[in-house]
Amino acid sequence: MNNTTPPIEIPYPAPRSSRPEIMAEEIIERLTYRIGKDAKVAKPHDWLTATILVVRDRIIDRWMESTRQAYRTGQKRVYYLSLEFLIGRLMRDAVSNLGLMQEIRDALSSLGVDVSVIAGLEPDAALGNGGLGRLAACFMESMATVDIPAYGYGIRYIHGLFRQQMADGWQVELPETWLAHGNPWEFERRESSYEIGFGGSVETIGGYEDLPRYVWKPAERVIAMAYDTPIVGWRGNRVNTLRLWSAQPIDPILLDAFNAGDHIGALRESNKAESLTRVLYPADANPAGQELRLRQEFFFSSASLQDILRRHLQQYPDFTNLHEKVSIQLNDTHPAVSIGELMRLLVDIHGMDFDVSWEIVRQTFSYTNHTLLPEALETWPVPLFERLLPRHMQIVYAINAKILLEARKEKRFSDTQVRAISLIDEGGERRVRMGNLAFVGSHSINGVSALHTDLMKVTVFADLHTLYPTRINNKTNGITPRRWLMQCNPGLTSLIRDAIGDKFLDDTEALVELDKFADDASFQEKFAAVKRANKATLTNLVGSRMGIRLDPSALFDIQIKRIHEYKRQLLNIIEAVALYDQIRSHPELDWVPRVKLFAGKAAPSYHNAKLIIKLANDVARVINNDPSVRGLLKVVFVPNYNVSLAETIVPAADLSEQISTAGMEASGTGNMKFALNGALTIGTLDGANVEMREHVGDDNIVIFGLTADEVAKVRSEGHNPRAVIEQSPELVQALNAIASGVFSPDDRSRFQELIDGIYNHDWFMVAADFDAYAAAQRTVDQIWSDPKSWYSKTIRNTARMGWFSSDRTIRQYASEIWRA
Ligand code: T68
Repeated sequence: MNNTTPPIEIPYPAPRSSRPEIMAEEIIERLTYRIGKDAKVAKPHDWLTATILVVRDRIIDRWMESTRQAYRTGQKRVYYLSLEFLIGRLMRDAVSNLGLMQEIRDALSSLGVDVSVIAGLEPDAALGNGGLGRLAACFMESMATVDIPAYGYGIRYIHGLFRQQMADGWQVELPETWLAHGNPWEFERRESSYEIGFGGSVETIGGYEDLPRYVWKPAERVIAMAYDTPIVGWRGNRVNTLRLWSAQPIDPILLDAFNAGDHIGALRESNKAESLTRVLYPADANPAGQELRLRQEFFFSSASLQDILRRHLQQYPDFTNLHEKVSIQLNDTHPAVSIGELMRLLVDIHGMDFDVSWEIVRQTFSYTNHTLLPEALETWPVPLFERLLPRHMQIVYAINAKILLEARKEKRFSDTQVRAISLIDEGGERRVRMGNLAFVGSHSINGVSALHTDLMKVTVFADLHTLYPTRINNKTNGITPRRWLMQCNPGLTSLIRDAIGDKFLDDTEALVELDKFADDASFQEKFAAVKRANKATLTNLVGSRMGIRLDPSALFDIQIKRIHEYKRQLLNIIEAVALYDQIRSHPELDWVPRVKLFAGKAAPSYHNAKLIIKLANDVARVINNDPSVRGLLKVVFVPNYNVSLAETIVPAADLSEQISTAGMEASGTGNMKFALNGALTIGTLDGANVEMREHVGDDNIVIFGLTADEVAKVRSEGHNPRAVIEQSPELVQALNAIASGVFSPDDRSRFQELIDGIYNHDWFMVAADFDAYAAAQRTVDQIWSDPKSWYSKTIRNTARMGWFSSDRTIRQYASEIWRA
């Protein structure tokens, strides 16, 4: 360029108007010129797309400004690597965070369109299984809110978590097709594409005078292409990017094969590439274990790291300051292969020294653990890992040699301890331990609740914790109060604003001001009215979807989450059966009318979880159709649980079931959503329930059952469930009824194995905790029977749950882990 000509100043576009009449014009403009539809014939979906396009324009200026600001200030960037983002719908979230709710409503209504109708058409982005994926989504929103320059990296699955249908009470899985109508939120970024290799061999170059260099020659290659979705923080202050990778073939069609008449074979590459990002693995605890899963993990890890390094080199000359400018948070071990990949990129591609690189890598990565269940810890067979990622296998061995030497020499570790910290499990078939890799490659390893973190130190990571005693730390989970209070519960939000003003909208802990209204009769009445309206909404949904009539004045007792034996839906169902028997045997008593509502998906290969769903449905059919119950007890299993359904159910709950076997639920986040929305919790001292009790106060939560220590003790000393059961006539009766086919007359032995499990080992302490649980439920009945006491407690729950905002969690990550 001739340096005498001044650079052309291209002006930024003027910010878009937020006046309803302007937005209405723009909606018509998008409908016409982008979608190609006349307003007269436009379908509701067309209106939705046009509206999203108009909202999106209001995001883009802020999005670009956020990106520019990160460059300008040279701030550290945070990268959240997660194989799952369980986002749900985006429109209400974006509009509400931009503060445009009323304006959009008015704009649409001037066009004869009801915003709530079209908002309900938006598909859920269900790119996750459960808590781990939803946490990633809450974190994305909070990172934008607290103004951290952050990117989420994940996979753009064509099919998210399966759609659950019921066939005669059994779960049936159907493909989910969230992209069927296109996705107006995303931007395809063809220029952000990277090659990802698999398989092949490693060549060694040199090595006589110089150190040898290693060159990986992959046998297969695919392209990772980026799709960006803007994530708007509260009040639109900052907009961050969720970058999801999609796999593309290098050669979309093999023309030689095609011309030779092999029309199917010609698409082989293309199909193979696209199968990589076609579907989310639906297992939420036991690792999937298949080759495709490892390919997904490496694919998105490598693409993300190449992208991170490219961005770094746009600003800095080399990678010596990488750890000062970049923090990478690993959401569980699913992206742990990133540690090997960053080593490969620094050492093999950028020619850096191995030991120098290792220090930078360790200072860059941090790892969040979400489970203690030993069977849930990810490991890969060495032969598979080696075949797919030969260079990474070498790197893992090199890291392992370093670590084991350190342990033996400096810490005088015993052979048993060395075996425990090794990156390779040598017992039986040799396997790569991703948890250990994530641990040694990170400067911070965090648990997700205080109890979980304490247990991590003495269980799965006991020996690694001895070796590196400063690395494990706690970051108790949180939830975004925007989606989980302001958006899902506008009635409660406006009641709170009237009572204490708007401060809590920006600082959730200001909710504590509500405490002084807990015993105020008129406030209690309004609080109850909001709850009642939310219950009416849920009642309508259950009525229209399932044809079941609920009574909104009954106590709504709710357990919604993945179906898992450790989460103990079975305990809840058995208690329902016991209660059913009690109601029939004692019709003279004053029973509290209850609705027991369940929802949740089971991993398709999880036999017992699927049986538990069938049991809930079988029990529901019998109880709901028994006139002698007189409507005092209803049981419902609502199909196809997802984020949007949760947004309707959570505000309508009176009682929140958080009843996992103590020591087994890492944190839970549903527990927080319910309490924030004014439900009473019945729960064990597990996960974040422990800290919730500290915050809401002992009187405002119903705790029962064995503690984590007691569970460990009972298990190690030998549990005799049969003896325990025989002490409890109610339990005997309920178990017999289920086992003998009272609820399954078409197949009387259907639930035999489920019940046998309780008699024979009772690993999840269902029998051990039954009496305590049933007693706790009667305590709940008593509190419910005194509305003053009930609302005094539930208002205090809302008032004192502010600490569980994911803004607080993210601030702790930022100051204690990322130093961002
Ligand atoms: C959950 N874990 C924890 N895992 O169970 C829950 N796993 O206690 C915690 O609150 C939440 O994480 C957030 O920290 C999961 O949800 C998975 O979904 C999962 C998915 C694939 C493989 C293994």
